[in-house]
Amino acid sequence: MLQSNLLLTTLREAPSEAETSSHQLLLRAGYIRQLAAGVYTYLPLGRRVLRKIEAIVRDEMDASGAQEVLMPSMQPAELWKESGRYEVYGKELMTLQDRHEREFILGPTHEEVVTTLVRNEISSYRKLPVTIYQIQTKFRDERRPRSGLLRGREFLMKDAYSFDISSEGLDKSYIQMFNAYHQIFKRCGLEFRAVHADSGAIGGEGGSHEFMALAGIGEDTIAICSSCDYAANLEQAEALRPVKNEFVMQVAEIEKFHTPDIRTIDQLEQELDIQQELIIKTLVYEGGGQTFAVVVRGDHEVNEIKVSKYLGMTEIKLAEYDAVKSLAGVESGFVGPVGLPLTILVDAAVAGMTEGITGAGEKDYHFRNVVPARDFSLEQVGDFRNVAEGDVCPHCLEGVLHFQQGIEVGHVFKLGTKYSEKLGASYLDRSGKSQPMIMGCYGIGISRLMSAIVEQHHDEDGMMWPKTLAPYQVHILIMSVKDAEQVAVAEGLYEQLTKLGIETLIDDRDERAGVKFKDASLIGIPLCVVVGKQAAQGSVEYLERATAGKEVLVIMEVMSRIKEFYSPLI
Ligand code: 9G3
Repeated sequence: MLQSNLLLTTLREAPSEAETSSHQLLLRAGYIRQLAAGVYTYLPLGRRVLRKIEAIVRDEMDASGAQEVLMPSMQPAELWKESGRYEVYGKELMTLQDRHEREFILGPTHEEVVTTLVRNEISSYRKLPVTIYQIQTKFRDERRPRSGLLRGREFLMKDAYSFDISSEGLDKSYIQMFNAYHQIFKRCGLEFRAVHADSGAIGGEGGSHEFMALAGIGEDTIAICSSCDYAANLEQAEALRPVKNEFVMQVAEIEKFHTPDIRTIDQLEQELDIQQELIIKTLVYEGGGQTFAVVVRGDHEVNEIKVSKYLGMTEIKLAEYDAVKSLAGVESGFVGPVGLPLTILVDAAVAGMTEGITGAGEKDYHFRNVVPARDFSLEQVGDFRNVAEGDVCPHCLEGVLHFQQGIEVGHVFKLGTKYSEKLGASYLDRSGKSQPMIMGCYGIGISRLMSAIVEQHHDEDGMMWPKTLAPYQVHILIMSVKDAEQVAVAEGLYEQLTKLGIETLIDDRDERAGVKFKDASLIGIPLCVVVGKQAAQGSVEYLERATAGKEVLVIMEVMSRIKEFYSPLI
């Protein structure tokens, strides 16, 4: 391809709203252009990368036995009313009306559509199990689209759905998909972790795993064990119950002490020189029409997902200041569990304490020598906190947990019969009895994955595509297009490479060398061949973008180096 023909404009600067590196680089290198907030055009270079990612996904999906389909984006709103999800997602659902004023939803995902499809196509156990997938545009009206392709409102997703007749069958489908995901992300050159994840609102029985691309800008926090392969989303990571020291020496009676204007943990720690581990923090929440308190150690944080799952609520939130005052009789900074007229959920780490400091339920006063069970009820004890860095690994009990940020690029779920029951996808079993199909669903954010790969593969000069994904495999730079010798050598090389099936881009523009080098570093094609003055003596410069190694080689040598570099792929 001649770069003088390529629809490509590189920018020296990224627009100010682009904060993450991938967003800046994809814009500056002319891979994408924004049409509207969270809505992007893929220019030729961007489209070529996206197609390579799709090809890897298709290859592994097909290899896993899944069958590709293509479902519509336009979904009748009735389907979402039937499944009960129409209200759940509110404004995030993109809706439209057809000419007969019938309401449609632009698909954010396809559980309803695929379950209806399979309900009509399959009725006998003989036709199961089956897994189908698609690579298709999804629409989600994010409140705050940001970071380019990482959080868009129209994006490319591979979504797959498995249908089985037993939970053992689902486990098999799940593991098959799980392994395919490992292959896909490895072939994309991505550094990732599969983490135990909360099954969240989609709520299947058997939980789920998220595939996290490790990146500093990742919005998710994952807890990773220093010695075993345990990794979990912070929402899900399990906090170990502390060993309660049975030999509790007799603790003095509870004692109230004056703490004028000392409301926060930090103030207690600073002004009274009290360690956070000795403080018992009480927070008042509202959820499911009830008000309750959660009690955690001063150095821990409440994990609201764990609390709401324990209570069987979809969400909980901190009670407003006035509500706390009227219910607890004191402002939140002095609330404590002793004598609190509310149900209290006590985190296991607190239940394991021999004594602690708590709010006294009275303005400007705290209690010391507060003993769990003696001074407040331990009826409801559980894991209600976020794990903390340094916690012992709940899986191997040897390693310790440390945190990393991640970008969720894939998510696999065991759905069970949640949709098949609601939408009537059932089959006749061996004895002719109607049974609901057992489902799993499996997503990869294709366009988000492209950005995550840039986050992991770039330097200050630009992108550095893994050899499996680069828009072109070799970038030939002609230093002076007025020098017939250089042009001839470049074209000769181009012909030889093209004959070998190696995708090659020639920078044949009438531009200064500096501009060509800057653009080549920005675009990030893995190999670069510079045809300059030494062309007359039959030699050129060979550069690898990732290592910035530069060698002067004769044409023959360059050809063999390129073949060697791409050998397993061509
Ligand atoms: C919606 C909107 C946003 C959503 C959903 C529905 C996330 C929704 C979860 C999933 C689960 C799986 C199949 C592929 C893998 C992920 N955001 N989810 O269901 F209406 Cl607006 O999408 N779906």
